[in-house]
Amino acid sequence: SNNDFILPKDFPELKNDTFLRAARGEEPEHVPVWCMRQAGRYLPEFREIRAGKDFFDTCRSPENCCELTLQPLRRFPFDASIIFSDILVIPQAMGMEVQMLTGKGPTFTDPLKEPEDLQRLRAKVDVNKELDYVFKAITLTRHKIEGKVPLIGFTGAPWTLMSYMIEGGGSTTHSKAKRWLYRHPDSSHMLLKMLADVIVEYLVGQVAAGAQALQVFESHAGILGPVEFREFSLPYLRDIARRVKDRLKEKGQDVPMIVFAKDAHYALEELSESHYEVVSLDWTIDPRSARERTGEKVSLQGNMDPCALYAPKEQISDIVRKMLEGFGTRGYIANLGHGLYPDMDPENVGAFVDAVHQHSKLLIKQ
Ligand code: 1CP
Repeated sequence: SNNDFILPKDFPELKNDTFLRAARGEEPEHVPVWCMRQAGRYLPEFREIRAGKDFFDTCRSPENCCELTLQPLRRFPFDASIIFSDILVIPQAMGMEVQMLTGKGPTFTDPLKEPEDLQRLRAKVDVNKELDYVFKAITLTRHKIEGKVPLIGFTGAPWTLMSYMIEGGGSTTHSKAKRWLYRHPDSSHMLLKMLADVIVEYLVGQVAAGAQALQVFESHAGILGPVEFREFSLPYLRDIARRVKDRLKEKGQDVPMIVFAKDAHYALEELSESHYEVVSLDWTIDPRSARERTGEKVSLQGNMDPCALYAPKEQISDIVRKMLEGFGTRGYIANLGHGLYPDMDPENVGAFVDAVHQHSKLLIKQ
């Protein structure tokens, strides 16, 4: 099992716990900040490591994952890191073939078409065998970070993964996947349940391997309406958090969990009562109203429009100050409302991080 790889007790002591404290609802000495897709193509050193290599081969190399995770930390004083991997490693572990095609993104060789196709999926997934390479990457990275900042593990949520498995790749309408929800609701629930079962094992394994927090990406929440979200997404998000927490508790472990349901502003109240410590927000929600709607129940993460990084630095600083004033400095983790894009200027990412630290220190002193 991955527990034998290197024992957790050997990990270096954590020096910056601002992210973990904010996730637990505290007010650290500054507001912690990290960026979704902070390891990415906007960094020349990332493009250099990735050049000429297959994307999923890179994901299967613990050394490459470790290096790509550490790169942004060498440039910017981020308060957290996220392991380099992808959400589509789960469909692969369930027996589906996925390739990352340049210019096209993830592409499934043989997507699910009809309910009978569920029989093609592995009924029982041995997560410790199939996803062992992710666990090794986490353990190695947790050592190599040397306690600088916490390491976040992650997964795709069931609905988002289901939509990729049926669409076979990126989509604007997601009509093939949504067709299943309306035409094959029972098979949809069967698939979502299969995914949730694998995800629970996967997240527990990530913590055993050294992950200090977990983020669940429901990136395709926004293409569902409130009714479909309540039936096909929310119950699984809740089930995952509750089961992972129960399993960790048995082992005397407890890590904060973050839910990011992109564009699910209609479900903010429900998300804040879903057993996650942190709700991560996209930029379509106003910080103040997010606080009013969630009260003291959860910490919040987000939510600057990534495209604000195209603005001049002074304007970025202004936008950040207003965002901090809106969220407040307690139980708040600054981030973007979604991932960084490849054409973004690393300098402006640095300006974003510095602005969060500077403005929040001033606000906290008051
Ligand atoms: O060659 C490359 O480097 C391709 C770009 C890339 C990268 C850097 C892909 C392809 N995946 C990743 C890594 C990745 N994916 C991380 C790493 C760590 C970090 O954030 O720094 C994470 C957290 C993900 C998660 C992921 N993959 C999500 C959820 C987050 C989100 O963006 O909403 C999703 C939807 C994916 C699928 C995916 N992987 C890659 C692409 C281009 C896509 C989206 C395709 C599409 O739907 O159009």
